[in-house]
This record gives sequence, C-alpha cells and structure tokens, in this order.
Amino acid sequence: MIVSSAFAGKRYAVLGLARSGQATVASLVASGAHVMAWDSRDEPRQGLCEWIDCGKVELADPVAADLAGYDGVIVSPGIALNQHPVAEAAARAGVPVIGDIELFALARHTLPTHRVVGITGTNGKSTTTSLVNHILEVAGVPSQVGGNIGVPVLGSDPLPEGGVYVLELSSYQIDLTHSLDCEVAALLNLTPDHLDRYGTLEAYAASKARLFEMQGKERCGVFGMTDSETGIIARVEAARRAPGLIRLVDGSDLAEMQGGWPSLQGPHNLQNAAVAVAIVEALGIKKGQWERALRDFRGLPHRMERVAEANGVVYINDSKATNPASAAPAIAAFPPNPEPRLHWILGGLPKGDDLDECMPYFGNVAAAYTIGDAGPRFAEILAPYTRVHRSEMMAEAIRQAMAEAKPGDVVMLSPACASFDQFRDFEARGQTFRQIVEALLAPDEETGGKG
Ligand code: UMA
Ligand code: ADP
Repeated sequence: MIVSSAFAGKRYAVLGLARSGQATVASLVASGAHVMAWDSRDEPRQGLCEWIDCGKVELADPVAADLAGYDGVIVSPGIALNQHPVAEAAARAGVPVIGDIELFALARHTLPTHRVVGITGTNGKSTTTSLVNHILEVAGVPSQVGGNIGVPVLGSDPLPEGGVYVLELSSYQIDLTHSLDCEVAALLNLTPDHLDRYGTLEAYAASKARLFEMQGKERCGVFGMTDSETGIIARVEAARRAPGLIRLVDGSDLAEMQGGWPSLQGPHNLQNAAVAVAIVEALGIKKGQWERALRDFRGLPHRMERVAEANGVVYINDSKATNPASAAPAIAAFPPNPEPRLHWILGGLPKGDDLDECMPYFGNVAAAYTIGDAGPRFAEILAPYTRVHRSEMMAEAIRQAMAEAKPGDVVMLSPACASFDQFRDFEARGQTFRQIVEALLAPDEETGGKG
C-alpha cells in the first residue's frame, strides 16, 4: 500500500468502507494519521475492530461528529454527494470533502519520481486503462493501474523511480479531486450517463472537464473525436496550452492495423486503441513497442467476453455495457448473415428512457429478451422491430435465448443498464450470466442441458 509522510499527524474522517474506503483507512493508519471512519452498513465497520481496539481508528459518523480540526473528509465515490448530508456537515466545519484520488495527489511529492496518466470518458475507460498499462509493461516501464478499474489507488505499493500510475477516473472520483496534475490526461468520449447524479449532460461534462483544468498548461491532453461535448472540452484546453499538447484522435491512421488485434475489434476499440497509443507516445513510447503490445493484448472480463460456444451458438458476456451508448457497438458487431442472428439480453436499472444509440442496429437483432426494471419499457421500444420475450429474470432470458438460437447465432448479454436492481454490480451480473450459461450447457439428463 502507499504509506506517505504527507499524512503523518493529520486527522481524516473516512466515510464509506468498501474497497476504496478500506484501502484509504489502511494507508492513513500506516502513515500515522488519526482516522475517524464510518459506513452505514455494520459489516464493514466490524472489519475495523483491530484498529479500533488499539485506538488507531475511531468509529463515528462524520455527519454527526465534531469535525473541527480535521484535515479532510474522505468520501467514497459511490456516495451521492448531491444527496448525502456529509457535504453540508463538512462545509459547516470548514473541512474539505475529498476522495482517495486526492489523497494520492497530496502524497505524490513523497513518492519516488513518477508520472500519472488519468483516463476518463463515458465508455472505454477500463479497456484503455488496461491497454496503456499493458503497453507500458511490454515496453519495460514499471506501471500500475488504479482507480475506477477496481483497484483502489492507495492499496498498491508505490512504483519505483520512473514508474507510471495509470488511473481510470470516473466523474464521481474527479468531483472529489482537486490537485491531481496528470502528466497525460485523456477523455475518450462523453454521452449521457449518471444523470441521476448530475441532472444535465452539461453538468456531467463539467465534471469530466475538471480533470483537464487540474493539469498544468505544459501537460498533454488526449481527446477522442466521436462526440461534440468532448470536442468542446478539447477546444477550451487547446486555447490555454502550447501547440502540440492537445492530441485529437479519431483512429483513422490505425484502422488498417486493427485486423491484427484480436481483442480490440469494433469501432469502439479502434477509439480505445488510438487514445492509448496517443497516451503512450506522449510518455515517449515508440511505435515498435506499442505495435507488438496491441497484437497480444487480452481483453477484460465482462466486455464482449466470449464465455461459451455450443451447438454452433456463441455466448457473449458484455455486462459492462451499462448504458445504451456502450451497448450500441456490441450490437453493431453482429450484422445479419444473411438473417439477423443476435439474441440480445438487455435491461436492468435504466439510465434513461430510450435506446436511441442502439436503434441503428436493431436490424441485427433476431430476438430480444428483456430483464429487470427497464424490461417493460425496452420491450415496448423493441416490439416494432423484432421478436421480444419479456423474460424479467436472467435465467429465464438465457433459457429462452438458448431454445431459440440456431447454429451461427450469437446470444449476448449487453444490458444497456446499470445492474443494481437485480445484482450487486456489473461483475456479479456477468458472473451470473456465465454460470447460468455453463450450467444450462452442461450435459445433464435430468435438467435437459444442451451440451
Ligand atoms: N455508504 C455509506 N453511506 C451512504 C451510502 C453508502 O456509508 O449513504 C457506504 C456503502 O455502504 C459502501 C460505501 O459507502 O460501503 C460506498 O462504496 P463505493 O460504492 O464507492 O464502493 P467501492 O468499493 O469503494 O468502489 C469505488 C468505486 N465505486 C463507485 O464509484 C460506485 C469503484 O467503481 C472503484 O472501482 C473502486 O472505488 C476503487 O477505486 C465501480 C463503479 O461502479 C467500478 N464505478 C462507476 C462506473 O464505472 O459507472 C462510477
Ligand atoms: P468503462 O470502463 O468506461 O465502463 P469499458 O472499457 O469497461 O468502459 O467498456 C465497457 C463497455 O462499453 C464495453 O463492453 C463496450 O460494449 C463499450 N465500449 C468500450 N469502449 C467504448 C468506446 N470507446 N465507445 C463506446 N462504447 C465502448
């Protein structure tokens, strides 16, 4: 974990004790800070018993506690600041509300000399983050992923001199960060998402823009070129930096090479690869080094992940497609051959009321299987275009799709929704998909498996 003299003798309150909160408490305690910690759930509070017993952590809710003299309230990204009373309590005491990424930023001057890459965007962040990390590894540069990709930034050991921290940053994390001056920052794309937190697309875009506003004007910014919101931020940043420091990337110069990248197929992955290449080139990596790394990159789980093939039918887990814009490229990837061949399982906790981004590809869909809260609305939208099964539950959807799919067809979970109505998170949803597919395909006379 990161242990830093920057935190020694300081007082911090930590609200939220899941992955990022736990790593934060551990790092602060090891660094010699006084820590107040709280989670609304009992289980994570119990996990701190040892530190509480030896007086290193005090269990108290920062909303009710006296925050006078504290150096910061560290809030987990999943806590909705627009609704939670902690922001007001901290403001009353004059204490800044920050996140674990800001703590990392505050500790940077105590770490061996390093560089930081910050990657944000609505879709493609994890793929691009792990691709940049992979290219750096292949090039022999010490590197470490962190942030929204599921690896709390304070939980990993510091990199040696010359290392690169590759941080995937959600807008929630950027909102809680004030002084992260990334050597290279990238915005892949910006389409409507998280509007329950931000209200408007403009407010969501303003959150993403702050990643670049925090950079010094001699730093590099990389921008995808698929939407106008990203273009607006790129123009603002170009106006305050020297020429050459803003890279606008559309991937056209790499399109010919894409055939040689088995795990980076589809137009969305061309964007991800092009942004990754622009980032590593800004870090000094040469073409000979990134070319090889793109060829042997293995994709991430839950992103168009092929989980099974049986009876000529391929099963694909794209659980990470949590909004219509991220499901669209997955649907686009399976054009009719010659008949529509995609059995699309979709639904969950909706991010909006439509499937507009996916609509151009409805012709690829042989049948749709709707699940979760969004099921009824999505069924209504899709009914004029394709056969719709109102499956409601994942197991039922898979069973029905398996029964209908013919050799050459594809059964894909690409929900276009968040998972929280029926699952803990997108990973649990993807694992459930995989397990049910495997169970139904397993040879079993009693259950009539199809394997
Ligand atoms: N809690 C309270 N009081 C409340 C509300 C919540 O105490 O009123 C507690 C909860 O009980 C929980 C904690 O606060 O224990 C919230 O934790 P969290 O949801 O922030 O979960 P972490 O495990 O710390 O995960 C966070 C990121 N989660 C979110 O942004 C929702 C993870 O991103 C990230 O990988 C991790 O830190 C490590 O940096 C996940 C995510 O879903 C993947 N991100 C969103 C997305 O990609 O769309 C933004
Ligand atoms: P994020 O971390 O931003 O959620 P991921 O790399 O995990 O993004 O990809 C999530 C899903 O989004 C993928 O399964 C794919 O369907 C879609 N996707 C990936 N990259 C892009 C992109 N550049 N543009 C649009 N959709 C994308």
